[in-house]
Amino acid sequence: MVRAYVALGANLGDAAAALRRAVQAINSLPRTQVLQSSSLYKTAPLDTDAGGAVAAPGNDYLNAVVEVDTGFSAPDLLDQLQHIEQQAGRERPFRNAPRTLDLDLLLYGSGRIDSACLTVPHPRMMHRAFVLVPLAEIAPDLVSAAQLAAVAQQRIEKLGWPDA
Ligand code: PH2
Ligand code: MG
Ligand code: MG
Repeated sequence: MVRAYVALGANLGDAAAALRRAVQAINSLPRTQVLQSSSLYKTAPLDTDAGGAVAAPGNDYLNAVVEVDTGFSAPDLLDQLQHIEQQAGRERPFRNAPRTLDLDLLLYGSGRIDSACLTVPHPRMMHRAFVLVPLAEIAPDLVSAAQLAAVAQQRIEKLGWPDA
């Protein structure tokens, strides 16, 4: 089994319900358990593609991070995550389009992967408060104070998970 971290995000439709269902779907995958889930966070939509972070159009996101133990290889886990995105009605009309559900594989053990369809650690995670803050909540040893300080100007608000 490998310890992996998955970022969840949504800013279309009932985002809290989509994230809750996604956590349940990940936990229901074969040979996979969700060990920890961060709080839910409301975050400013950002474009971090160019390395920094600039405001992006669209509604605020809800974001969270989960820690899992999985028997899947990293590419197979990615396939499973993409299947869960599709089940949630994910469409990709353009890059960074608003989405019903986005599941990004952040870390896969201590693995480094650089293939055509998967890069781990996630190449943009260190620029994103919406990833680093929830990750630090459940895995404080994986995020340094300096990394958090570097994204401290990005708007992020901790929320509880709403009642189901
Ligand atoms: N995801 C993106 C681009 N911008 N902004 C926020 N706040 N949260 C996200 O999950 C997010 C984003 C690309 O996947
Ligand atoms: Mg993403
Ligand atoms: Mg994605």
